[in-house]
Amino acid sequence: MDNKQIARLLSETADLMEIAAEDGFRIRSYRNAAAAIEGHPESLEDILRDRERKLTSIPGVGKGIAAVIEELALRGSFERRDEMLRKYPASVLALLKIQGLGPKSIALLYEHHGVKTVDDLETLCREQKLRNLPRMGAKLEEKVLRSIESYRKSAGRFLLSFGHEVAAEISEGMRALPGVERVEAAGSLRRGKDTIGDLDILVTGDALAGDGASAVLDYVVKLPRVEEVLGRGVNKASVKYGAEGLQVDVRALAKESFGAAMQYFTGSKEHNVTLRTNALKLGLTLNEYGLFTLEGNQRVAGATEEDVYAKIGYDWIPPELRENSGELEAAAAHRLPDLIQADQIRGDLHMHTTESDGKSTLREMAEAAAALGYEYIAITDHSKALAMANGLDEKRVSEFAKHVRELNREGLPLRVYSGLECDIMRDGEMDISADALAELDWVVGSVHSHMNQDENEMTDRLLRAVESRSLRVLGHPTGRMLLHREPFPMRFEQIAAAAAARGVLMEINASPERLDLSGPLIRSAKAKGCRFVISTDAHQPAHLRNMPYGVTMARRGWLTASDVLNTLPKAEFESVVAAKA
Ligand code: DGT
Ligand code: CA
Ligand code: CA
Ligand code: ZN
Repeated sequence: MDNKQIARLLSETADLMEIAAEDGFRIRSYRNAAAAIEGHPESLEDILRDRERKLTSIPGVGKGIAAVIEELALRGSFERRDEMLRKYPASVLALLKIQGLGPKSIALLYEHHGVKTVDDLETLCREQKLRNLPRMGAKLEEKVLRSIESYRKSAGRFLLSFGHEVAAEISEGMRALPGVERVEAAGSLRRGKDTIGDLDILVTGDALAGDGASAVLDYVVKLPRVEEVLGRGVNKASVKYGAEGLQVDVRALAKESFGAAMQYFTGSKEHNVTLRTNALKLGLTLNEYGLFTLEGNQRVAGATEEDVYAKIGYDWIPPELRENSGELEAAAAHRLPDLIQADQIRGDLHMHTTESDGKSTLREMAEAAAALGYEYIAITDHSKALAMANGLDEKRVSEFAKHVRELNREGLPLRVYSGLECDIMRDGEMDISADALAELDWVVGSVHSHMNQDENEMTDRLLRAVESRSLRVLGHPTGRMLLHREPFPMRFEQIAAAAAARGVLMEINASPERLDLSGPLIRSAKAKGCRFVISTDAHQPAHLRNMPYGVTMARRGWLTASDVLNTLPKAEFESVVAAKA
């Protein structure tokens, strides 16, 4: 069992305990342990096997949790989890993904109305029976039905980060096989879509033409985490991989076709359709094996993507842009933007520490950021409205600002800005007084409460916040949680225009569960004149490495380095901070 699986079982058990209304302290200890284990760099099973070492040496893992992990390693479950599963079927966990229903309502629905699954819940709503229950109503019924619809849409999709993990896990061993030269992910993963439906992997090498592919495909279908072989042909295998059941399609190809196959299987489908239509106009036909003349079937290109695009009259197009939304026209006119790259990022401007709900201290975060090569960071812990996260009040804000000034004087591995992720209250007011905010270097304003406001309320709320002049950045602007919570209803373009006018930056939150903003919204905000920062919202050092996911969104939004403020060198960034709004 790997760390991820252990973490998942712990947090599922915490979910069930929450439905069972168990003691909050114990629930939190499971959640904290899950987060610590997920971010732990070393395999817990390795530590277990080593008699010299103890699991309790991992921060966040006490004796109780250590015993749980030992039991998990032995028999794949643990007593507490079994006990919870005797109370509730595992299918109720899916109900937590439906917006509008908390753990208490789920317990009530299960115990008194036999609601075990999302289907049961839908039936209850359609029969208009939910509205008759205490503290529920017709409005909630509607909301739950809408939420079920978006749950179904996202069911069977996976986070981009998860796709990358599986791709890395599978590719590593394949690359070591004899005769294999290249193993590359294509499809939505390569385009950097925020969620993926399945994983498309292409492999090539001298030995793979003809039946040379069979050793590679044998390797794939026999991987230890393959749950089911869905299909197996001469040069293609499809499997369901891991407990999560992600479908992985692997295709083996001859080198002369590799570029054409990468182009074809990267998609998007709409991009490919337009490209192929335009090839036809030149008397060329394009498929996954190559680009050929219609007359005489002569191969014109195929080994590289560059060549395929060039022979149809286009510059090579970065995969993130291949959505048939203007990229082909730009490539034909040699006007593709010089997209931002991950190594151009010089600082991270949204992160949490033990001051609020982060796992590590300021110094630990600063050292981890310096190790990534950053020149500056902002520490942005939560404000007091998030009491659960031990958010800062005015007094602590002002002490914190002072403390950070001192630390910078004493010496830190990089420039640290004192910041805050300040709650935007339901009416658009900031949670912290303007005077206290003015002591800080860097204020991110975010919505964390009253997320069920309607479009008008949410738009007014965000406009008011943007116009308050108290914040530098609008944090995770749409509030979406991928596969879990839809963006807030709001008139985004209006808010983007106001942000541009006031010089408030739009955050691109790189946390893989958020990826907020998405590519299309970034593009529309840029069209309104916005500038951006890309930040990880890290709650522990390992999260700082999520930055490339945010950069991927920025690329999908057609951004160049000059659109993104945290590409600025230290001195220039310093003068931006000094020039207060
Ligand atoms: P996903 O898996 O839903 O996240 O999205 P994709 O884009 O990875 O879609 P997938 O896995 O069905 O197919 C991979 C690529 O293969 C797709 O982006 C374009 C190409 N492709 C698949 N089917 C067709 C097709 O019928 N026509 C064309 N032109 N291309 C296709
Ligand atoms: Ca795919
Ligand atoms: Ca596929
Ligand atoms: Zn936040």
